[in-house]
Amino acid sequence: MSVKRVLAILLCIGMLPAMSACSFRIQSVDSLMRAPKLTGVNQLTEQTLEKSVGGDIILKIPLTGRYASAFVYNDLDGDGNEECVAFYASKTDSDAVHMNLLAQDNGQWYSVCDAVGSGSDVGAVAFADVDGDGVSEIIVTWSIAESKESRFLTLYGKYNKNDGVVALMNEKFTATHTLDVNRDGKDEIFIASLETVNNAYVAYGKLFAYNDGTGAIELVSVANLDPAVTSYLQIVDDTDGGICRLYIDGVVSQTHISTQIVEIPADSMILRLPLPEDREFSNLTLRTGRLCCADIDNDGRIEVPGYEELSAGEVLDRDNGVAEGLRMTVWKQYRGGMLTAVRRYIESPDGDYSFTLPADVIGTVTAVYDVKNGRLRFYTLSPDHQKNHMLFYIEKGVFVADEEETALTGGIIYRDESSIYSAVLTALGSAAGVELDRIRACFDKA
Ligand SMILES: [Ca+2]
Ligand SMILES: [Ca+2]
Ligand SMILES: [Ca+2]
Repeated sequence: MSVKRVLAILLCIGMLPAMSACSFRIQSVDSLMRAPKLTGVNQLTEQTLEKSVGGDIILKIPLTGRYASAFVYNDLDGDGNEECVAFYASKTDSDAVHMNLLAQDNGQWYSVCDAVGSGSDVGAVAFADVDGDGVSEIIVTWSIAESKESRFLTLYGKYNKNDGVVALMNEKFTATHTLDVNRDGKDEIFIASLETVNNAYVAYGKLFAYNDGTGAIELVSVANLDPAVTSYLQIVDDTDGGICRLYIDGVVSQTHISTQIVEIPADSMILRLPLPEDREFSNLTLRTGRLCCADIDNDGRIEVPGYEELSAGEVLDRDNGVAEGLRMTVWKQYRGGMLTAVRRYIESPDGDYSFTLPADVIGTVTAVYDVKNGRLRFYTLSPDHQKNHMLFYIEKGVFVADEEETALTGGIIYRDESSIYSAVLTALGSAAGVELDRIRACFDKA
């Protein structure tokens, strides 16, 4: 994965508080949105909804997820025609969101059924095929105002055009992730749940799967998760050697997050924590900021981010004083019971670019970022971890050989419409075999 993608993720994460603010805004415009009539299919489904439940309603738009509309369409029986899941609340009882299921018969929309949701807002809508019949069931998460902890997830399935859907599952949850653990065409539902039991904070991971024999969704496995986590940021998964792994990024404090890894063997579907359940494990992935797990190198395996100090690495302020240490961002892959670094890079403090440190130079070089000149300078590192001789530096702008500095060679390492970066090698750098091509390969514009 490129640094651009990493930064995109960072930006997304940074946007989370803004999205919460957005959700507030969405709620307040719910009623406003009803003034101008919607066009096309939405107009037909909205008219049908009003005919069925009355006009005194507020449409409810899912707060997160991919469907940002009160009307969500999907073919629920595989007949080629889309059904519509509509969300609304009555103006006189706005604490309960309703889900109304609309279907079409010869192009005419009609309301099939109405269900009261478990909340005052719709968190998100998703579709998954949990029974493996080739058509999707509906997963709706509900939000309850004032409560981050107690949210519910409802799975609706067994759709038919006369009776509508049946609630197959209604569970308290904090975060959820859907995946087909055993690749049998039936999606399993994982839930992470933070709960207070007898005044003690507990965290569970629960896996639910469809049972062909009973025709029901059943809890197949439970595991204790880290109770130090107070909320979840995201859950992602990968598969390797018949084992699914979930990477659960959670907030530990205002400044720190951590990742819990949960393994699910495809044959047993029993949740297990591969690393000790004690604080030692959490500390392995504990980090400042909000950078979440991702497949950084596009190899299909998820990497866990973190930071490491760079020996003698410094950020110099405009007066050449040491403002702070320069750290490396490190991405580690979980292999054979251990987290192994697969990529380390330095991010320029202005956020413009990153520079990958190849494994063979770790421990032998260090870097200093000079804010005044916008230069990232690389030095050899002495055996006692002191900054030694300069090898090269990177700066914004075009390299022009200076008559006074004939010992320096350099060239452009990156150029686009709006920016240009060059690298300048010292005589020692050149003699040590530093090459512009290698610098280019390590440079990633944000
Ligand atoms: Ca299905
Ligand atoms: Ca499955
Ligand atoms: Ca990867």
